Amino acid sequence: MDTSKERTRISKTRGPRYQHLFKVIVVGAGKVGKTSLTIRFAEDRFRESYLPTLGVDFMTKNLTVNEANVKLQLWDTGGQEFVMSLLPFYFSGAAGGVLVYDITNRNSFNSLDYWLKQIRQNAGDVPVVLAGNKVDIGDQRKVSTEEAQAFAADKNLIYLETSAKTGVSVPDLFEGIVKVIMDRESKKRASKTKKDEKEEEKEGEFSFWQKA
Ligand SMILES: Nc1nc2c(ncn2[C@@H]2O[C@H](COP(=O)(O)OP(=O)(O)O)[C@@H](O)[C@H]2O)c(=O)[nH]1
Ligand SMILES: [Mg+2]
Repeated sequence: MDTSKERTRISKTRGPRYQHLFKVIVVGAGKVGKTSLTIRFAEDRFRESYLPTLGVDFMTKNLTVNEANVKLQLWDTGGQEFVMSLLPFYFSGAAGGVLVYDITNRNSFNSLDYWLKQIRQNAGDVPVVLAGNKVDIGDQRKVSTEEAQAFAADKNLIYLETSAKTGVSVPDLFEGIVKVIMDRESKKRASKTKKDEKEEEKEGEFSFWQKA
């Protein structure tokens, strides 16, 4: 009985339908719209009433970026004390982060340094996209686009202004972070191959001299 063929067939039908699985954390002060942005992107809906996130919520969304199928796992954290003590666990292994503040709330902008530090400490030097959320109520704006852009440039982050309510720039936000993650991964892969080639060359040289 030839089971190898059968096994190939099964693995083909049951295997993952995506080439990349990325964990992305959604981070920022309370009430800035972390949960709303995640729900808008994953399920394309919006909820007006506020329900604080208890612990952490997971949402997954399949998308196609640069012709690759990507499964995006979004970790949306709440801000309670018991959650804060678990941040190292929630953030570890993240491939990237979506950092959110509310353009109508200056305190949420002032706390970005704190949240960025949390990301760097617990997830490392991963790509981060900054979202200035709630642009649909721009008449109540407390942080100018220029100020936010300057902050983002200084920290080497991409900056976008979004609305979970209207949906504006929400796909760009999540697709943007996936693109940056994929770019960085392919660059890493390229430099690794170069390094391997160099080492092989070196080994070649060494054996040549040994022989001589
Ligand atoms: N006008 C407006 N309200 C928003 C937007 N995003 C979230 N909200 C509201 O802001 C409140 C807090 O949102 P939520 O997603 O729970 O914030 P989180 O604590 O950061 O997860 C809720 O009442 C939302 O309906 C937005 O883009 N525009
Ligand atoms: Mg929430």
